[in-house]
Amino acid sequence: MKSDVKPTRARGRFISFEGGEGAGKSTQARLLAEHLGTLGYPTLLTREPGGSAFAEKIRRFLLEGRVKKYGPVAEALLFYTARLDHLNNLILPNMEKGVWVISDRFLDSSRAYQGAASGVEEGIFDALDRLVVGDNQPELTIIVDLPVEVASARVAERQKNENGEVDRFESEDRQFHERLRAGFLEIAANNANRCVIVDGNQSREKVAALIWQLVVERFGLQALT
Ligand code: T5A
Repeated sequence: MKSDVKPTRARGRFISFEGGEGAGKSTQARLLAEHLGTLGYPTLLTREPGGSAFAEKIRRFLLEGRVKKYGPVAEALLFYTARLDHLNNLILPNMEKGVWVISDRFLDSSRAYQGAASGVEEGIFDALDRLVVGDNQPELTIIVDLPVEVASARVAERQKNENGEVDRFESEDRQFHERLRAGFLEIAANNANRCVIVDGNQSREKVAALIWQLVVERFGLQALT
């Protein structure tokens, strides 16, 4: 990718990536963080669940499926417990130091996975968002959208190549993943100022170029002359 912009300000920014399993968000979050880093922006790439030490412990618990038997409300509460630690101990301190924080998943994943796909009612997320996230929502959320069958094929291919294990949510059925995708599209429609949908069904390079354009426009990065 061409380095065609230069840093214009010292304040840290907060960008999140969202989408279903295998949509390509981790790939794109990494590419964006690398691009910003090459241009001299101090950048932190982090993830949810996880990021901070305590949240990483909770991540293991959740992704091993050890909380599933207690139901989606219990899972939602643990995701938000991890989020509180992540926000207070990693995201906010870094933003205060002027670091751009790129998070691979954040609050919208709870509304999509535990809400739209698993049936926890919306009001619970409204309350948890007020309590845990407050005004600290990302300034830009990129939702990478991909048809479920394409995403499943990518995940299967990766598992074959890397001999990877299937985690708690990858093992859910097709209907779950369709509800999830619809959930993310609804979140985007309800939060049009913050969320942008990007078509993930194209090459990594094309998706990355689209996202870069969005970031340049959203944050007014100045083109080099
Ligand atoms: N969760 C999380 C909740 O239920 N509630 C919550 O509140 C939160 C925060 C996290 C799990 O936790 C759930 C959601 C998740 O199930 P995770 O291991 O972090 O688990 O898993 P994911 O975030 O889903 O990450 P994945 O790696 O499965 O999906 P990605 O990040 O969308 O996909 P990515 O980039 O790794 O790409 C998948 C494969 O496709 C290839 C990649 O190389 C990779 O092999 N690929 C492409 N192939 C072709 N064309 C492209 N454009 C490609 N882009 C990537």
